[in-house]
Amino acid sequence: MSGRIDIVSIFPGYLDPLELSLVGKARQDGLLDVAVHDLRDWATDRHRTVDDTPFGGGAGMVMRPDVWGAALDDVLAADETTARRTVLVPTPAGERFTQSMAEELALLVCAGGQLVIACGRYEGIDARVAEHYAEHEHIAVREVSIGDYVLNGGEVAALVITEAVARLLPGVIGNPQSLVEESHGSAGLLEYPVYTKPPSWRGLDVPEVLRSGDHGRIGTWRRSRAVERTARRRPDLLARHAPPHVRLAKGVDAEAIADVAARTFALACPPDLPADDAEAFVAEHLNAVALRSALRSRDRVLLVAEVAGAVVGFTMLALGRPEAEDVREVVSDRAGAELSKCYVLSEHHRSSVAAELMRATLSEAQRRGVHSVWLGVNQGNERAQRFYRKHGFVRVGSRRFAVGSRTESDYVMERTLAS
Ligand code: 6GU
Repeated sequence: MSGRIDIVSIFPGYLDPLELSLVGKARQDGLLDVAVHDLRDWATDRHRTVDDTPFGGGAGMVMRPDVWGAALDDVLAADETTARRTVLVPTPAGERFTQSMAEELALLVCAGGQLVIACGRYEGIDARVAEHYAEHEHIAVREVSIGDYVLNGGEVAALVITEAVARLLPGVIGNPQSLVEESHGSAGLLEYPVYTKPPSWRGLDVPEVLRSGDHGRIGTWRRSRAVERTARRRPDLLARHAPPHVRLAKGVDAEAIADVAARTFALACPPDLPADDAEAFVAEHLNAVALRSALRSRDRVLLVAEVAGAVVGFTMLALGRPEAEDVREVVSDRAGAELSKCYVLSEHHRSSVAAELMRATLSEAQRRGVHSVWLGVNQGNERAQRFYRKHGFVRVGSRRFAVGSRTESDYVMERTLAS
């Protein structure tokens, strides 16, 4: 059974776009019944007045409850066989309209229920209207806002809501799979970026992985781009996810780890280091092949941090005594492992990812009988030094560290683990 949407407004022409595109087609195909009504048809005076001055004073006009009552009584009665009804009142003072609300309303419409959208103008509708209809047993009243900004009336919101609901009705969208993967879908993430032909356009290439035909790699890449976007643009959405998950890395993580390294290494370098040198260092030492071999090695321990199923950070411990003379000179005799990598994507720096990763890494080192962990950190990287200090590392000296054409002078820090 197809349900219906009724929209009441003093500007019915504002809703003409509902005859176009996807919603228009759904109406033509009989998948959805939309009726637009002119509120002034229920006004009783010669001037078809719908508003009056506010009690208590203040700017603007308020819409009269008697006109709205007459209109809604008629519109709600128009189909008395309909059991469930929802009256939506768009207002910037409403609760936020979300995808999950659109899904709820689509279920209502799909089950033959009625959705009425009451578009206010001016300073809004007399508050008794919402109160009155909310008392009806079979009517739900919801005041909703489509975002944190102010519009002149509810009509644009009604267009937004109708489109968001209509596209969820069975048969309206050709490929229902596209509903699954989109932003604000079940994954709770923004959608990954998409590309089509030509493969090269104005010097910009489609990412190689998307042309590889390897659906495992493509899936991993898309998930991590979705998490990246969400972390950068809508960190509030990610915060609702389960906390970061830290675990020992596996062979299949090599590419994801290489990707994190490529995206973070430059940040750990001094600002004046040529970008080419940093890139070359990553390409040589932190590529997927090198990482796969580290993952197999008995004296390397790698941990990864995942957010929403995407790798967003990793650590690497190199077990054993330090090899370099300048490091041996400054660390304690008990130094049994180097924390040789500790990288977290910058968009997660303000979350608990790095702290969780460090905690898990030190506890893994301890589990393997390591008494003390040391690390080298670029002298200019104060953010990292602060982070290591917070996790119990203290400065014990310096060492030389080659990146490309340059030799960097790093601080050496060390932390003893409780035994
Ligand atoms: Cl639903 N109505 C109006 N008038 N302004 C809005 C809104 C609704 N949502 C955000 N701003």
